Amino acid sequence: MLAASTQSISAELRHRFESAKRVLVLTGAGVSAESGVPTFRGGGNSAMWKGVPFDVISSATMVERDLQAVWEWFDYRRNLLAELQPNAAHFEIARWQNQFEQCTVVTQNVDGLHQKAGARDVIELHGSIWRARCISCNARYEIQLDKRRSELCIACGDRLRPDVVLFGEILPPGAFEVAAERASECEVCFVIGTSGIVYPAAGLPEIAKSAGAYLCEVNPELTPLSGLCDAVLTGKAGEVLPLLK
Ligand code: BV8
Repeated sequence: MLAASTQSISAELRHRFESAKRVLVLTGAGVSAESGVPTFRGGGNSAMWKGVPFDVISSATMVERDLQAVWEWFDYRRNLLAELQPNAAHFEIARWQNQFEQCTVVTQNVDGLHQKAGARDVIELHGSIWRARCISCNARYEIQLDKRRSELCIACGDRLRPDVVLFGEILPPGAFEVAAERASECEVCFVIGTSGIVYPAAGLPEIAKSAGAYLCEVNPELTPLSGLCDAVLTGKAGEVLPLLK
């Protein structure tokens, strides 16, 4: 596959991009890859943690079995993020929110880099690595790198866990519903940097498509969602998104 270039931006895509009023952007780990954040399935060292596959360590059963190990895994990833900055893709997507009448950013990522790039009202389908929540009363606590992470809930005294949606867990109440509604209203849906296999997130482009939206995927590789898309831009998000300017 040839890398996307200005030439591969079809007249149709450019027209759709320039005339859209409502846009939905679904991102996955690939949008943060050029910031240095390892992806889950495209290699990188986050696919395993101390010999445990990430979809095991990032699972609801692991919280019950070994909460300390789950904290170690997320503390490690959070510390990795400390030095990392948003890349051109995050900044372009944030800029789109000033370009379109409505541009909804929905992410599967927990890294907070969209917000760091200036994106507003980001829908974090899988929660945030920068928050902890009480396993009993659901009280939430911000986690800052320069402060020791609290272990126990101030409100009820029970243990805290990462405020992240793990495999086998339901998404934050309302997050998917709002995202699905915006997907059913958008004219253009961008699918950026996701392998498109984790549900229900990967169902959003399908909702947009069935509601008549024009779909554009941005990914160096083809995914199970590529066939659904009207345009597939093969390349790195940080290099491709600025070509749409
Ligand atoms: C749930 C935790 C109710 C946070 C994660 C149908 C409906 C509902 C659920 C299911 C279903 N079928 C199966 C399920 C269960 C499961 C699921 O989807 N399993 C899959 C694996 C089959 N879903 C759930 O458990 C969800 N819960 O629905 O609750 C329920 C429960 C059980 C059963 C039924 C219903 C919860 C899902 C959330 C799980 N938590 N992580 C964290 O640790 O970060 S998921 C994990 O995968 C991450 O959050 C990640 O965001 C997500 C998706 O991965 P991607 O973001 O796509 O990243 P990946 O590495 O895979 O791909 C990167 C892509 O980028 C690649 O394509 C690569 O080519 C590309 N790329 C690389 N570089 C670049 C690039 N692209 C652009 N530019 C670049 N430079």
